[in-house]
Amino acid sequence: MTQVFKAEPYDLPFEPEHTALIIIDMQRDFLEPGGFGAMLGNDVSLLRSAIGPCKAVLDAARRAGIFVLHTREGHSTDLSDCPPTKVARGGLKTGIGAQGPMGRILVRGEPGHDIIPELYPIAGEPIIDKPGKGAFYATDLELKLRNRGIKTLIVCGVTTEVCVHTTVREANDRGFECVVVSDATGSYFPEFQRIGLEQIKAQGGIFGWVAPSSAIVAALA
Ligand code: C5J
Repeated sequence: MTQVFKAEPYDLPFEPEHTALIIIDMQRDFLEPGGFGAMLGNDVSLLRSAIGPCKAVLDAARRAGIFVLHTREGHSTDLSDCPPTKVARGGLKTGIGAQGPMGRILVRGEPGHDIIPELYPIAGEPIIDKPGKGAFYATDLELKLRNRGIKTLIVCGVTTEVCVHTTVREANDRGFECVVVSDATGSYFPEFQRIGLEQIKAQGGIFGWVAPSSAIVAALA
């Protein structure tokens, strides 16, 4: 049955059976001290306000039987799937692959690479391990969504202007309709958070829709 997300720039109709929640990169490496985000000089506490709203949407999606997927940005232990340019970027002393307080930075299997405990996946919720910023690049995400007949994506996670934006742009070009959950996304830069959300919904929803977690939870109830 068709339902509606109260969203901007206008309401978005959706069918729960053709809708998925995708939670982008809510990893310790981005949200906790000592990870990749902190090594880049960011104040990780700025992202933590997204955890509560993200959990509210996750709980609502689970109750409604919506397909849930999680993503993690990171690389294999030998970094063979990481462009050397990505390792070199920023000239960091403790960059990708280096030992940090939560293990090797952005390396699969390390504590820092994993999803924060508050939002930990449960059985039946695929985890997409992605080497890039976009969740479609070099992953089987599109296959998994098409096999389930998914048309609409509820998008939460971090960071708004990097992995959330890249994923939404990739999804939009593939014909998926994305609603980005404003308070369940986060950026290390408040102005990027505001502008990143504006960019999604500008020009009649050039990349998609934006709605607060309260509107998503209400629509899924
Ligand atoms: C970044 C991400 N910011 N998940 N990754 O490097 O947005």
